[in-house]
Amino acid sequence: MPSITEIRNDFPILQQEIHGHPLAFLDSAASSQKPVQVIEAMDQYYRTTHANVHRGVHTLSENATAAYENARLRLARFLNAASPREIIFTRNATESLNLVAYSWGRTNLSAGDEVLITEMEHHSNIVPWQLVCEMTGATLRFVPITSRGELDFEALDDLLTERTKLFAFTAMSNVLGTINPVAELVEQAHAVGAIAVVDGAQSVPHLATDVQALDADFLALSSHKMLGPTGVGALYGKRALLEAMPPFLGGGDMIREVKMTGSSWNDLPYKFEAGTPAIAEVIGLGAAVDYLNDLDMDWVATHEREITTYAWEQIHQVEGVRVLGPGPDRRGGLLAFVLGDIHPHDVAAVLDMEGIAVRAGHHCAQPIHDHYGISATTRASFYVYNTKAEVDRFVAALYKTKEIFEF
Ligand code: C6P
Repeated sequence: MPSITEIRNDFPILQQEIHGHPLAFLDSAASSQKPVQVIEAMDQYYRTTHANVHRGVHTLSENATAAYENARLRLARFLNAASPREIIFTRNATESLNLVAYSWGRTNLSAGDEVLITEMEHHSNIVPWQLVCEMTGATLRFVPITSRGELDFEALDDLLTERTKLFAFTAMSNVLGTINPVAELVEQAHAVGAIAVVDGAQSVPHLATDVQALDADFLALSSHKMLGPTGVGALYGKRALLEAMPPFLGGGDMIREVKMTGSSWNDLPYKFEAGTPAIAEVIGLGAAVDYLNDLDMDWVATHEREITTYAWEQIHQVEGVRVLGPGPDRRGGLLAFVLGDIHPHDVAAVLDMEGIAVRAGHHCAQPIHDHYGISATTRASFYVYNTKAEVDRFVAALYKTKEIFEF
């Protein structure tokens, strides 16, 4: 295993100072930083290989296509998908969830059906279902959460019925940090004949993911949260479901034949990849997958658990702090909290002056903030490059914030 110093040296952006302090980047849940291996893979692609994919017979186009498809293969292996055909490249997790809502939802839902989601979802796993329920007449239901910030499994038992056609839930909450028991939830959905859609945006970067073991029907992810570039994400979908679904977007590459009277569709995964894709970004994502594999996802999870447990202990020394969600044994690498009545934006602004980047706001998850009767939190989130020394600086900056605001 490389040391944490060696890992940090792979991330050029971390080598800078912000307001005279070394940057402590504690905002990876919003978007992670990129190792030089990812930056160089994209740079190299543009310098030596760029051409459109699946379209040319010339050498560059063939090389670009091979590199693009090779990244799909690596991502398929990373998720243990049965076939690379089950990996659809999208723009981000949001687009992946919309793809399922529009393509599967509009075809399979109607009045009397129910879509079940949870109170701890990101807007990307709420709004597409609201839209598709409006379009189809289906009813949207929410699984509530307990006082510990976990899904209320008793309520879930009552809410999952033969009317439920689809159950969509996050594998890890971006506010509470809660890690949900994905395999169990999928099994419960299947028991009533519903399909299970997993929002893996926060879990895939941090925990080893085996879509076959989970038996998930669909799983959405974003490259930019897992050391890869922005502009690309993926949808894993079981082949039989994807085969039966109509296209989401129409255009080049997704067709087999176009006549003035109508069109027929390309094979998977191309049926769902209309237009020129984000080729360099997909190649960057492939390099990010290699980087995570080299680190080893078990190491990633262990490292984050250590940092998160330490941060949990330290932050609870600060009087007036209230962290949302369960203890460190049940959560991923993030802490969203309030500090007395100091506005989270003020907390984040003081931390920024100390060179510490955290996110403040509702984190695109307003219903869960409503649940707690608050409009915003400050959130520190951790990844492979974070250290306990950064946690110490973060906690010291919270004391400083209290001093400034005389709280
Ligand atoms: N959450 C955060 O700061 P996109 O924007 O499509 O890459 O990811 C959407 C998304 C979906 N599900 C969950 C659980 C998420 O956390 C996110 C993105 C970021 O928490 C940006 S709002």
